Amino acid sequence: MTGTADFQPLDSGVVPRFAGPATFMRLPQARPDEVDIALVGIPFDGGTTNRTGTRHGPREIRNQSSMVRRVHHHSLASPFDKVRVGDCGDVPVNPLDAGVTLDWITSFYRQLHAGGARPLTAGGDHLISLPILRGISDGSPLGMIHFDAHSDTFDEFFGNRYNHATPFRRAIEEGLLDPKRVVQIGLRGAISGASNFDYARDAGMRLIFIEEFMARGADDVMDEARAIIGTAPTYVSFDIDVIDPAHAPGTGTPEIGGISTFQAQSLVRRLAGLDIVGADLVEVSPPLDPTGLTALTGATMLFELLCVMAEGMGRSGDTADIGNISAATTS
Ligand SMILES: [Mn+2]
Repeated sequence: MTGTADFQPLDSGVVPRFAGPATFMRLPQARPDEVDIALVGIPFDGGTTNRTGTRHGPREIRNQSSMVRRVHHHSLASPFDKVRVGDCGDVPVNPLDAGVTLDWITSFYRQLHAGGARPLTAGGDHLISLPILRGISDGSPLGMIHFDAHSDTFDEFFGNRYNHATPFRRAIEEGLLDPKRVVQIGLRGAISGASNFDYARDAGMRLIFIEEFMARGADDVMDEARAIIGTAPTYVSFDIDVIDPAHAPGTGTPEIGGISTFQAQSLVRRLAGLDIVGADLVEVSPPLDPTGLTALTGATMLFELLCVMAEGMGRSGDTADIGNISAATTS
């Protein structure tokens, strides 16, 4: 059994950040059965209803993630010392066939889950969350904390039931999510009808619109979200469009009046201690992101998600002997 020392980012004092292979966070490439948390890309945007481009997300997030360093500046903990993390590559996709691709994604995650790894995925559009949830399901519905400008609980679009506006309605129908343990945070934007949120509300989901979030703040909102989620297994889905397009413009369906990047970090940090069985970061669209800022934001939020997933997954007696890290004294 290999330890965490074998799964560290490249040392930037040896290989500069602009050199070497563009893996997630400059980690080694790995098979899912070699790691505790598997970083996976899904370069697929066949569920996009308007402006495409998120198929290019994983590659550009890998590029921008070269700026991710080893230790979280606030907690002083390093996820790479707690768990084995590697870049497990991209899921095979067929850009011309969404149905086949959903099945391939499900198969990939079923195998990953059977091997014991927890997935942390970079999309891709938000439809990918559905086959991920299918793949990691043990038969009991999961809870979910969902950061997004949109509820993604439409029934259909253009007569199609599988697109990035519908994944969580399908997930509830399929018994993959327990709607009473789903919290959506950051909702906003004009809607096509006053009844758009009826399904989510009637199903028992907790919808926190941007006005409520701004009035209450991250800590208060997350106190409530944590109480709803409890200690049972939970998935986390982070759509980059929850962040204001002033900070993350490179996404297909931007909505002004969103949260700042600091508020996004504050929210995700308050996930620590939950039983997070998987997470994703979706909807980064590099063709709409000429400065790379959105991909950098996505890469940094992936690191924040990794930190809270690793929290509580520590491998006792198997800490990496690298650096002078004071993580043990911090929470
Ligand atoms: Mn979404």
